[in-house]
Amino acid sequence: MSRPLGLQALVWDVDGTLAETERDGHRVAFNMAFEDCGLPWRWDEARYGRLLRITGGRERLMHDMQDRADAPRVPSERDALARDVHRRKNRHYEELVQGGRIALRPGVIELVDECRSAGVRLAIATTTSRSNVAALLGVHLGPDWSATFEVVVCGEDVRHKKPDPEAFVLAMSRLGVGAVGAVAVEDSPGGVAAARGAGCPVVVTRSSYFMDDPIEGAIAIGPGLHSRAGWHPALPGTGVGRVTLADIAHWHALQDTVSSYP
Ligand code: XBP
Ligand code: MG
Repeated sequence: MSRPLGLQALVWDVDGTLAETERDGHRVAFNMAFEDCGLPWRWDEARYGRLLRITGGRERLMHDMQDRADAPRVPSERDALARDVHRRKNRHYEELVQGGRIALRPGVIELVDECRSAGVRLAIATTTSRSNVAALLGVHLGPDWSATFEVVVCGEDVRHKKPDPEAFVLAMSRLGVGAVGAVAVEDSPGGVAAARGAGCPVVVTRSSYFMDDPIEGAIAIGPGLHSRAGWHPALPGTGVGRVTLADIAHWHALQDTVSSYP
């Protein structure tokens, strides 16, 4: 298959986009880390959903500690505790992923494979730690996963996490592709703001925690790559089957019609 005109690269978010990692992955792993540290704190699904507005696991924990009377008062102690919990959380997360608890979202692998055969380049722009990305993609794509994604920008690589555009700016510059030649695939309002801030058109695959959030400025929003039905704007044809590279290229070609969808 030849490369669709104008579309040179796909830049993927990880959490919520490549996989539903948050509820059964990061949240569960945080609770295990709280337990390891003898802390009585537990994040239920609803509380974690609210906390997801803070990007970055350690930053999320620091934010949550502001409301806890039993969190350390001294800033350096609070910071050290957050680092310790977060390190432990990432180890638990890795184990959960390696135990097969987190699947890739349907339609992801098929689109990645299509990009590879069509010469559309692949990158990652995420605020997650590198160890989490390596664990997830190692399990699902094998030890050579980094041969598939030629650029991988993670939380450690940026000074400012999403919604700041830095991760996308860095990914685009490492790819050597102008932002308008790429499409970002995202699931959250913060991720969309980050990609748009870098000038990159965005396709949104709704994830469970951001199902109903208003999202502005995407070139397309829909339920996931598994289905051609239910997208705004609607795809031409029957709506049967999964979202293909030709569908992404179709939205990319229409990118001047950027809109907001409820
Ligand atoms: C992902 C995040 C991350 C993950 C946890 O946001 O905010 O913090 O929740 O990973 P996005 P870490 O999908 O917008 O990149 O604990 O490694 O931060
Ligand atoms: Mg995300």
